[in-house]
Amino acid sequence: MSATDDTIAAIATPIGISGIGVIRISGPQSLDVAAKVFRATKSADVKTFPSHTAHHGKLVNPQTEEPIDDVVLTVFRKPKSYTGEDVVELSCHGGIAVLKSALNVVLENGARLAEPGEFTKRAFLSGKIDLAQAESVNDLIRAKTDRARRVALAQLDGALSSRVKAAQDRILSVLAALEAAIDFPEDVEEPHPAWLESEIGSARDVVARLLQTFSTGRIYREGVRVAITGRVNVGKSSLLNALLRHARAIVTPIPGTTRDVIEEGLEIRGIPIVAIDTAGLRSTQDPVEQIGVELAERTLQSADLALLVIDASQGVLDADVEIMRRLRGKSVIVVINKVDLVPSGIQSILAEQCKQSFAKDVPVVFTSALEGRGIEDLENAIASSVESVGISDLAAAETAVVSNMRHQQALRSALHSLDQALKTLRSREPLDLLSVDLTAARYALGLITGETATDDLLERIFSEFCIGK
Ligand SMILES: Nc1nc2c(ncn2[C@@H]2O[C@H](COP(=O)(O)OP(=O)(O)OP(=O)(O)O)[C@@H](O)[C@H]2O)c(=O)[nH]1
Ligand SMILES: [Mg+2]
Repeated sequence: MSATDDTIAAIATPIGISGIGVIRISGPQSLDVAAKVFRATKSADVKTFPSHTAHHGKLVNPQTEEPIDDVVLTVFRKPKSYTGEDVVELSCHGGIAVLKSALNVVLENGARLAEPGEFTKRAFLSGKIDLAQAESVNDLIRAKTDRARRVALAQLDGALSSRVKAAQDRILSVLAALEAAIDFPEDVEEPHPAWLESEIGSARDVVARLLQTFSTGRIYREGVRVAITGRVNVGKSSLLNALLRHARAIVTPIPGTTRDVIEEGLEIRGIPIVAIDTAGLRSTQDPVEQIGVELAERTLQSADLALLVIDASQGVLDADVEIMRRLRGKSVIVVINKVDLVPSGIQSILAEQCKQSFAKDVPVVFTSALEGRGIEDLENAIASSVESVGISDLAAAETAVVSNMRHQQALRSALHSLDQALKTLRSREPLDLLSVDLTAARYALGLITGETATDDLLERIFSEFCIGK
């Protein structure tokens, strides 16, 4: 990505048909570009528009004065803008042809097309936000559940950054004291070991506490992946629809209906879930269904929890046992569906059959997706299964939650260096050794806030953004 002395532009809203579509322009020439292509209804000089004002007018092709769209232009002058630069936003009518023409005319008159994430990258480079906050913007846009949104927003507000900064400040004050003592041994006393221990220990505790939030944080961000699996026609898609409470997946009496993998986000008892419907597992000659079955098997491997669906009217078959065998090592809930087709006395027999065929302690739930029966029991079973794998205190850890694997790695490395520093201190080794560990810890934490991030790292992070953000 090039330096920030040029002016960038992009469509900031999804391409499609919508009420409005926004072209965002940022950089030193934003207002010059706008002046060329915008004709205010109340004739006025675009370059004198005050910051944070909106103006109605026409977007035109300046060569021909041909109007492109009726727009509202908003000005945000530096430094009080998203990027910290002069920003102009053109709110156009949201349509594919409109936005394409609008972007073209902006690009022909002094702006260049922005790269993915370049607006946010500029916000980072101009010091408006740090790297963790910049990353949270992407998390926020991609948040599928309310919890994920809340975690991302807290990170954008600086909840994570401020904890990291607190640890960094302690490390810095220790480093400064050590350096002074090393550089001026005559004038400056060596810092007291008790003070060193308390400062380094506090930094370590902050880092360790943040690390503990990661497994919860990942779930917050991505949701628990719950795959619905089983033979064909047992009611997997019907169960997905019942959990979602709307008809998302196609349901038919024809075995082999589902071929694609269908993922939908939902919340169960406050836990973000990604429910995944998959093709029924069977060997088949149909090439399309074959691909579906392969996809289903691959999806199962990445799932945190599997719902093995069984048809109550057929009981546990060898094919069901075979599918369970393939799920070995995974958390599984057995869902006996279509209970409306069997007398209620059969349930205990089916439960016993499950214990014998699968495992004594496997959770078993009875449902009728058709009649909406047992869905709450299934939700309870999902919630307790999720909690038993350690994703508890979802409500408690609301503020600073580490949800990003990159941050986790940096924190781990910082923790290691801080532990090393404490060891060095306790074994009364020379103080310059301590500096080495603390410098390493400081570097690792700087990767989170971005102070020590390399260009390569920045490029990798921002390339994951969409264009226009
Ligand atoms: N009686 C009864 N029928 C059900 C129930 N759940 C699903 N069905 C019916 O079973 C048939 C198959 O349902 P689906 O939800 O498509 O089953 P599936 O497991 O997704 O099937 P494939 O995608 O083909 O593997 C449909 O006719 C459903 O209406 C239930 O609880 N009771
Ligand atoms: Mg299906």
